[in-house]
Amino acid sequence: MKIYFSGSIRGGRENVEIYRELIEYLNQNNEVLTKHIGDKDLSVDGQTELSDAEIRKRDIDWMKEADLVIAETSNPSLGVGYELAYAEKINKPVLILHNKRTKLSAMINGTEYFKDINYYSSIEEARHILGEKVQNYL
Ligand code: 6K6
Repeated sequence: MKIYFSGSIRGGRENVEIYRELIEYLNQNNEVLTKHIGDKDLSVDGQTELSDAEIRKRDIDWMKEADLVIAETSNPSLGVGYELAYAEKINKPVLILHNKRTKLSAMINGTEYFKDINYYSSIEEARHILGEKVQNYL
């Protein structure tokens, strides 16, 4: 399965190690199109060859190509919120992972389209949730 993994970049990189581990796990049996989300060295200060418009276009094209969007929402991010709304707009299946320590935005939790919202408290639990659920989207 092709997976579009969504996680905070300019919203803050505190959870990058979680993104990295989840992407590595998912990539064992799937193709994660957005592996850079788990890259600790990804520069967030705008030092890229691509313009923001090119980044957006590339990401939207990847999302259209993906079978499933998986969003890690624990760290608030405008980009992740935008991607979730875009996934809803194009009817792309969405699985959300959210750490129990923080409360999920009402705009996401209150959207009927986002039925598969999963709360976790450890990386092992998050991996277990993915192991159980991702295959249901095949
Ligand atoms: C590095 C430095 C500046 O820009 C970069 C590369 N940026 C991005 N590359 C790829 N995807 C991006 C980039 N910035 C945002 N995104 C998309 O939005 C990702 O798919 C993330 O899921 C989401 C993160 O949004 P912000 O608002 O936290 O940046």
